[in-house]
Amino acid sequence: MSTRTAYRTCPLCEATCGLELTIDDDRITRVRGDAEHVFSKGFLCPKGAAYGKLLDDPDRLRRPLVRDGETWREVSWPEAFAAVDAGLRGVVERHGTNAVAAYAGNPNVHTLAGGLYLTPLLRALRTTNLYSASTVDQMPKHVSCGLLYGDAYAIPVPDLDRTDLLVMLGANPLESNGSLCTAPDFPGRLAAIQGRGGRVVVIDPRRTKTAEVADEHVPIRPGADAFLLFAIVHVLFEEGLVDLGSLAHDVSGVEQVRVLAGDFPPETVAERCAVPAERIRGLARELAAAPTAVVYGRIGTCTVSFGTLTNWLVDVVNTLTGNLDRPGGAMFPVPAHLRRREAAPGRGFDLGRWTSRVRQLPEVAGQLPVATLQDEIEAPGEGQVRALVTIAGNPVLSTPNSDRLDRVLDSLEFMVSVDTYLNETTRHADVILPPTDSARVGHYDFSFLALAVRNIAVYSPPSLPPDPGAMDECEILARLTLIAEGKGAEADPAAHDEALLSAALGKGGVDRAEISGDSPAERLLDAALRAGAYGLTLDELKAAPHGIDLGPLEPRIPGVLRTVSGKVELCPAPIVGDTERLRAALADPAPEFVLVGRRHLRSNNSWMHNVTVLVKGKARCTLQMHPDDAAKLALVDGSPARVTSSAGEVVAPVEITDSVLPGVVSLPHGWGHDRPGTRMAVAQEHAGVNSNVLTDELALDPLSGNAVLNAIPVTVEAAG
Ligand SMILES: Nc1nc2c(c(=O)[nH]1)N[C@H]1C(S)=C(S)[C@@H](COP(=O)(O)OP(=O)(O)OC[C@H]3O[C@@H](n4cnc5c(=O)[nH]c(N)nc54)[C@H](O)[C@@H]3O)O[C@H]1N2
Ligand SMILES: Nc1nc2c(c(=O)[nH]1)N[C@H]1C(S)=C(S)[C@@H](COP(=O)(O)OP(=O)(O)OC[C@H]3O[C@@H](n4cnc5c(=O)[nH]c(N)nc54)[C@H](O)[C@@H]3O)O[C@H]1N2
Ligand code: SF4
Ligand SMILES: [Mo]
Repeated sequence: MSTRTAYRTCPLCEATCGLELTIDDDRITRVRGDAEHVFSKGFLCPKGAAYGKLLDDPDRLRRPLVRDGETWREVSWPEAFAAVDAGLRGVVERHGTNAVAAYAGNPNVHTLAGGLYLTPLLRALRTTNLYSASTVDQMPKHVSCGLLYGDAYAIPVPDLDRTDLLVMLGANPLESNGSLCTAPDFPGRLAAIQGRGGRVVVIDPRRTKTAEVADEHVPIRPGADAFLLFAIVHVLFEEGLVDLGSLAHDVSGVEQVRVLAGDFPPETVAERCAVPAERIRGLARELAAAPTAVVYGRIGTCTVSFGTLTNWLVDVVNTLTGNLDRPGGAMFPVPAHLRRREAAPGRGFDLGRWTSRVRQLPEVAGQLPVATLQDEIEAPGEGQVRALVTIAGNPVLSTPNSDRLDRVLDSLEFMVSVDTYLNETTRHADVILPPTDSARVGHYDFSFLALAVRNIAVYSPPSLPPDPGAMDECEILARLTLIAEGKGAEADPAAHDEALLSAALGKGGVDRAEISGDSPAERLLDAALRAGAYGLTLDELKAAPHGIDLGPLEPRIPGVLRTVSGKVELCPAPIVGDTERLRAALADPAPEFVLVGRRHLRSNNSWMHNVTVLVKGKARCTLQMHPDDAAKLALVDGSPARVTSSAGEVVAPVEITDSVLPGVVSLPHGWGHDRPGTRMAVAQEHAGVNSNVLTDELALDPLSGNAVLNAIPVTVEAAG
């Protein structure tokens, strides 16, 4: 037996920890945290520890499948691509390119293929029917940053390692390990804030693990964060606490924000938030007085009715307290694959360049809200979606009113899924194209190194040799691109690789003769690194398996801005328009119960429930409920409760806990593995229920098209 050690980045969440893999005869037999990693310094969570088991999952697909009626046939790659070519070509010939829709799921932000080959594929499809997990996730942040900074991808992250006061809303990094804030060992970084005399405040309707380690937990009524933050802004102005610091000449619209905030004094919103007015005033004073402070919001601020307003307000508070773009505040990273930009006039950020066919919903960042995908498939007429391409997504569990999506997928003329499992979504496909194991390909975090709390660079080459019958996801996407371009199933992907490399070299001004790399993806990465901010090379990254530390974050305004005015536009017109809706919502009656989600450290959205070590133990898909509410409904721990919303109903076992506010119930998402026709034996035994049966596809944050997945009005009663 041969034993060796390899180092690679964990691809399972945004923390991007360094893993130390023990490999026996080309199998991963042990996973530890890489103690020498420049960023994660040995940190590891249970999912990372199970990485080898995940790769060994016997249910995981390794060869393409083609549907034969109700059964599946394992086929060769050429046969699979021929079936895709025939299927897509037929739909385009009969109905045009817009009849093909694509949905890109979350793991795309964790793969080289997603970073390098996805956009070209989506372009080649020449369809406006593009959807992704972004509109059930962070789209409000993109829109608010697009409006504020002129670039939807210029997202400031909390400078965790230097801040004196961290105020977190709707984030639970002790379970999620952080999001839109890449910070391996989030727990350690929070402890370090406290260790240096700083404070951590958590605003969440649930007393989460993060709230438990924080200095203070402020329980809030779900969906009320925009009110709370507006009231903080109100106090900053009222009490003369606004101080833009070094950004005084780089920000416009401050006076207009003051006027808007006039309608939201703490005393007006306190009841709505269930937070005392004095506490809101206190938060404003503390944020203004701290040497450095930062507000950070995540899922609980995005997947709500006022998602864009809330995310805008997070950055407004950071700006008004002088904490935008300064150490210890909210800062813009510079990843090694991008250039450090110089100040230049921008074109700003446009919303609604086109609209969806059925509900006339505005386009955002080149895509349509996934909440309307089912309408586009179901409603007949010119432009109806007749074919679907899914890439690393499970929308049948992850998007609102997903039972309806589940039903309409069967009406498609053709569907192809690039996915590692035969699951709730891919069971509707005609062809499934499974990419090879992630440990057999390279890894570089295009997305997360641009959201990291330190500038670092790290590349992981393949840790395991190729599986001869399997295919790299880059090649799968390249071949799909060639098919979409009409070049056929047998076209040579080398031509596509070459076109991408030429474009990258041209844009970066890099000499082709210098480029190195063992695969097309490596050569593309080398081109990006050479043109990037630090002039690094792939070979330098390969020589540093524990990563290269490029230092703490640095101020980037005005260079990072791409607004028309060249300033931070603090009070954009679309935001002003939406504050009207917020004002009106102050008078909304409170529903008896509202539903919120939650995450668990051993889970990852919908797709890691087929690994025994990650699902064993107490059932996790429970309806959490406050003891007072349970008593009123005569529910005891473990008894079934029926939860009903405008969209549907589920029955889930009750878990009585005083960690949720009275009137709030919580159910995690990504469960409901009891559908027939999937191939996930372990997940089926731990099926749980799908919380997205309850979320309503009609409820959206209007500016971003993001689905409302939190603060859902529901009724609850004993079942059976
Ligand atoms: N109610 C509710 N709903 C939610 C959320 C919530 O908080 N509450 N959260 C939302 C969020 S934040 C997100 S990001 C979405 C996620 O929504 P999706 O991206 O649609 O769902 P995932 O569960 O991440 O599914 C990932 C899919 O990719 C496959 N996969 C895994 N690895 C790979 C790979 O390397 N390549 C390929 N091609 N496929 C792979 C898996 O088998 C699975 O089918 O869910 C959203 N839905
Ligand atoms: N273990 C694990 N890690 C993950 C994932 C996973 O599924 N499991 N998913 C990954 C993905 S795709 C993402 S996007 C990130 C998400 O990362 P986080 O945003 O940290 O995710 P959550 O743990 O869902 O935390 C959201 C919190 O918002 C609270 N909340 C709900 N509604 C409201 C509200 O109206 N106001 C406030 N203030 N709070 C509210 C919930 O109670 C919950 O504690 O996690 C990533 N990491
Ligand atoms: S925290 Fe995230 S990146 Fe780190 S080991 Fe766990 S799943 Fe992997
Ligand atoms: Mo997400």
